[in-house]
Amino acid sequence: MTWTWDRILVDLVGLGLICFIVWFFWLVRTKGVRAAVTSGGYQEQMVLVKGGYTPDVIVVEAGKPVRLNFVRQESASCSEMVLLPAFNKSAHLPEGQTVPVEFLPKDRGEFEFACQMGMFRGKLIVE
Ligand SMILES: [Cu+2]
Repeated sequence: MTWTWDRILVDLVGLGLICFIVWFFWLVRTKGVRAAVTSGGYQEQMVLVKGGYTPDVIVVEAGKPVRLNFVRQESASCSEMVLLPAFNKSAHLPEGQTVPVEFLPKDRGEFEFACQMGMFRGKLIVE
């Protein structure tokens, strides 16, 4: 293989792009999605359940009620339950239905939610 300047340039641009994508998605994943406050005063977030939770990091404020609307779009039994042990909540998620899970986060911190086997995991960041 012969190296020419335009080939090296293409490689560098490609490498830069990969670095940017990794950095971008890493940053988005770390920051998470902030739940929107709806008219009822709830901090609401839709969570898609399909091969995992999307989004899997949700940011909320302490002291305000939260409503997570889980929508399961798969039939794998793995995800039929979602557990939020920190808030003593769990819910059965029938396929294709929107299941609201409501709770009041009192303390700041990071709290996990997961399927009953702990294979799918998500995180709630309370600020
Ligand atoms: Cu599971």
